[in-house]
Amino acid sequence: MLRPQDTVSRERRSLNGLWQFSLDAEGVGRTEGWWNRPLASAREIPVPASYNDIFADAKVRDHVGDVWYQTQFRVPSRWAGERIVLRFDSATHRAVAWVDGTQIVEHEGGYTPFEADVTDVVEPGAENRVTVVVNNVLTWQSIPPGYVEETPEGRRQFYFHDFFNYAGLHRTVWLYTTPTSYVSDVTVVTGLSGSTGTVNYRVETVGAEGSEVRVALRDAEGAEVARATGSSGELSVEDVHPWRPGEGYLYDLTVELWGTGEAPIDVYSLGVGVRTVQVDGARFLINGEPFYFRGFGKHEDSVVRGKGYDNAYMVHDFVLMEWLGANSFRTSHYPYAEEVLDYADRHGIVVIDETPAVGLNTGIGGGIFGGKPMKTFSEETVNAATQDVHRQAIRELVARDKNHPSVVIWSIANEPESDTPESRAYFEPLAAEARRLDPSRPVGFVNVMLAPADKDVVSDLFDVLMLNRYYGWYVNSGDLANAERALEAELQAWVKKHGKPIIFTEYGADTIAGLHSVTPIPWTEEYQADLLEMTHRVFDRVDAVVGEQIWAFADFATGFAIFRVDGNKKGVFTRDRRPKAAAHLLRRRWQRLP
Ligand code: BDP
Repeated sequence: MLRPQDTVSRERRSLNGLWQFSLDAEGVGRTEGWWNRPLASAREIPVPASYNDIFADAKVRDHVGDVWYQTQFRVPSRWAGERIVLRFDSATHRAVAWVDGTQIVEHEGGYTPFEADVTDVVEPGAENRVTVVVNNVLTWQSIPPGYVEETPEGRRQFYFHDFFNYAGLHRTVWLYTTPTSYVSDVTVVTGLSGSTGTVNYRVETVGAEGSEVRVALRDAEGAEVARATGSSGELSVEDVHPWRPGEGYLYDLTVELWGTGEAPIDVYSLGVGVRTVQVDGARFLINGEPFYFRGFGKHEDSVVRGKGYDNAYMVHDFVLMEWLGANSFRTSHYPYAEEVLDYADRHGIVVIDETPAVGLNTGIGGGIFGGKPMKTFSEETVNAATQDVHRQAIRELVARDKNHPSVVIWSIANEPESDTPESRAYFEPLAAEARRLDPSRPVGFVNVMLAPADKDVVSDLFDVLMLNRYYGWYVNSGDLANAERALEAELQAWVKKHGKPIIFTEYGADTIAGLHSVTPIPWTEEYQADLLEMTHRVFDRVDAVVGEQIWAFADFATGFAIFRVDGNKKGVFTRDRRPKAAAHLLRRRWQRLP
């Protein structure tokens, strides 16, 4: 799915800003047709942002159900005759949108874009009203899953993941044009052979019978290095400048649609990084060379905005990762804003790209969460309908992110149940689907500590092993000597069973910034640093470990739990991005590693 662009044939406008917002506490908006008129008793709300922390109002923060957004926009009269599209970069977790009285689109899933052709609905030159109902309910058939309980005080949302259920219009809303004959999709897959690079491309068009697709590839200085005609083909680049970790070299692929006129009908341009990704035994290769991941699991999370996209936080987080010497991160636990991947492409940061399938595991937390014992996979819980939604989430992730050179692994789930026949039956078709959609990238899922090598029945379906482990924290708490032995023993069992590359996608310790001790006491800054050092000693002894991504980049908001004080504190930075002692330790280690 192509991002909106300004080109000679296209124009876009963001509808970001202050919108009207109404909470639908009684759940009546859909039957009363709230889209037909200005929202009653509305407040102003920023877009993009989560709505939860904007108001000093627990009813908003903890709301379970629908909220309504509305704004007015004017379509320039010069857009008459163009195809006009309204696009939401995300609405968490599902939405329906109307322009004036007409429903234009609905979408399930909180972290991927959706759009509607509104050419016949909007009036160029006139004011139009857009209304969106955004719903935050998590059910057994949503990704991520959850369930709602009715209480005398109203509905309560439960879920199985460890971050706050922020909701709203988290990313940009665009109004954009294309010509009526237009480029609707572009797919590139790149290759390298010696000093020659290849760019295999496929262009899809709409309403373009009788027209011709022409593509041209230019280097970063703007010099043309290859061109071709036809909707698919392979471009070859002599003396190629590859995209590589630490150096986000991008070519520009300009796709043009030509009719009989003097100028192209439509023009779209795409940044292309020429690189290869491969798993070879226990090695992870980028451009044929072994790559070692160092970085973080992160969240889109900041004060006030919640999960609202913010350029300042985005750039600052990358700058801090660079300051540490990190070369990669995982989009735990959902697809991030496309601006993030664009930045990673330009700067040579390597990304493990994850679906929102987090919490497909009722075994985690046990009694601590206070939940009832229940099965993960059953007719009443995660079932075939959930699997369909999950499959669709994988499709939308790959469709959106397939052209990003920074993305090197698809992670189709975080810490699902993976030690039962039901889990294998659930994941087998999903792994196959991810591979079918994109045979050019390794596919994985993130394994939970409850399913070590002797219990796991799913990992053979995947190309890499991604492990989240909390030795020294949730197990061997405060006992780093035993933690070190247990971690190494577990690792050896994986090496023996699978011989695949192992990336540690989580390890770490909750740490209160400013809490210090001369002896190794959990929650102190010293303990976090000691735990990381212990874990790194083990990694350095095991060749199959090809990556270390600490949990987490920064402290973040969670739902209430008796072991969470104002959120999860495993950040190497605080929520406002101040370094804990561990940051300096990582900086020393990562600047030394190749
Ligand atoms: C893992 C999850 C992550 C949590 C982390 C933790 O993947 O989302 O926040 O543990 O407990 O289970 O800190």
